[in-house]
Amino acid sequence: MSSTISTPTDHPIWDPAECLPHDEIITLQVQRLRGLVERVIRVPFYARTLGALGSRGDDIRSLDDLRRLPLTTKEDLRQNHPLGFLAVPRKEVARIHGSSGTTGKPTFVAYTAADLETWSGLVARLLVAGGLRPEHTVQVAFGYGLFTGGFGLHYGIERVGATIVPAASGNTRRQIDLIQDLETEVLVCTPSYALTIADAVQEMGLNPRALPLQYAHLGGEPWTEDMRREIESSLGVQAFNNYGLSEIIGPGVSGECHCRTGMHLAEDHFIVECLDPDTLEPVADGEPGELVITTLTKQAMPLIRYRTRDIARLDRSPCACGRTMARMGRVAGRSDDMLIVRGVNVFPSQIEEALLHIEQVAPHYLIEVDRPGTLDEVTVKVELRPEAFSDHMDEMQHLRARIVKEVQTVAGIRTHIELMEPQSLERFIGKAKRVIDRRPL
Ligand code: DLL
Repeated sequence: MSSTISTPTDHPIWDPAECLPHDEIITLQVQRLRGLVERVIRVPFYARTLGALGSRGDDIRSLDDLRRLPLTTKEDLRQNHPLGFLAVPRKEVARIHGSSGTTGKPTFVAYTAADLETWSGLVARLLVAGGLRPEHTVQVAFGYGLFTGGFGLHYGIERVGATIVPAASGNTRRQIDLIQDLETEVLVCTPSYALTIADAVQEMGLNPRALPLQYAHLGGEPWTEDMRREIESSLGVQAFNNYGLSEIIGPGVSGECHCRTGMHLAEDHFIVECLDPDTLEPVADGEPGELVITTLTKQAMPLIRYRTRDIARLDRSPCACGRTMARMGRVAGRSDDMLIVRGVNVFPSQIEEALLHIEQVAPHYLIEVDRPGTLDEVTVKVELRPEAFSDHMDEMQHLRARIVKEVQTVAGIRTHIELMEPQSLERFIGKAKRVIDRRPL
């Protein structure tokens, strides 16, 4: 690990930049922002939008100037499909990935060789922050392909110098065989795939404590603290959250350190604003808002003020790990995944939180939204743990009433709860799909 620095607590830090004093981060951000505005002039979209504002880059003096710059949306990327946002000649593109396309047609994202180097360094940061060491064996159970998860994590692990098992997602029993045969200590996948693997471990009658696994680095979709506890106990690991999105770079935007009190953002590479999604005014630190990200160092496809649609909180308080980079809290959900049920805003993650407060409930559920007449109806199919499922109708009625009440308390909506037999709901190998909204648009 050539570039790590040691801390007194024996929690190494991959890149000294992670501990830059705050004022130096700001100075670096302003300087890089100026360079960015100069570079993106080659992108017709920015030539137009920045031209209309009369901004050329040399007029950027402080971070306040960022607020004058245009926002970029997923729709802007779509309108410039496939590679209209390229800021370098096409021959300089080293790789192309695509967003998972959960909310429509995939959008392509391009990387130069320098971008790939930056990317692997950013992923190495979060992996080391979450316990990865060169002597570990790491199984990557993310899809390899256009999705940024597989290759993104792969090259970060390689950069740290650990042993990679590029298992890719799927074939869950084989994943477990690999973990046992190759003595995998670190699992890398989505939280829902970690659960699927945990389920299979149980089905195979294996003791999770006897598995070599120690850590799991999970990301790519929203999950809750209760889900973390579930994964940790069912796989015998310490689980770390990491966040990113293809448009910005992929995984590597932020990740948890050993304190696990939020994900440190790579602020030397990204400026992250937290805005009220309606007024687009900044929210106070600690308040939920939409993350809007500016890429400071990306070469092939830099973006200015990209609206992620992800709702999270920023925390700028000091962290015991020594990193100075601000942290983001868990993503509550995407503003476009937020359900509006009879006028109440609900994130699926709030329903998950309520469900997992109840010990009889397994971490598998499906939310169905309908509008049979004029009013919205929400049904939540909830799988029970094997020991909780019973033929005693009154017991089941009582449990159902408890779940209805808990969901109402946490998420603020009244739902119809359907109790499901163990193993009856779909399991996922990538990102989970837990909402079916059948309401007419
Ligand atoms: O999911 C990149 C990634 C891969 C991140 C692997 C971490 C690990 P996309 O497919 O473009 O990229 O999806 C990005 O997924 O805008 C969030 O809504 C969601 N997301 C990603 N990580 C988290 C997380 C990758 N840790 C979209 N918590 C983002 C909550 C997450 N949501």
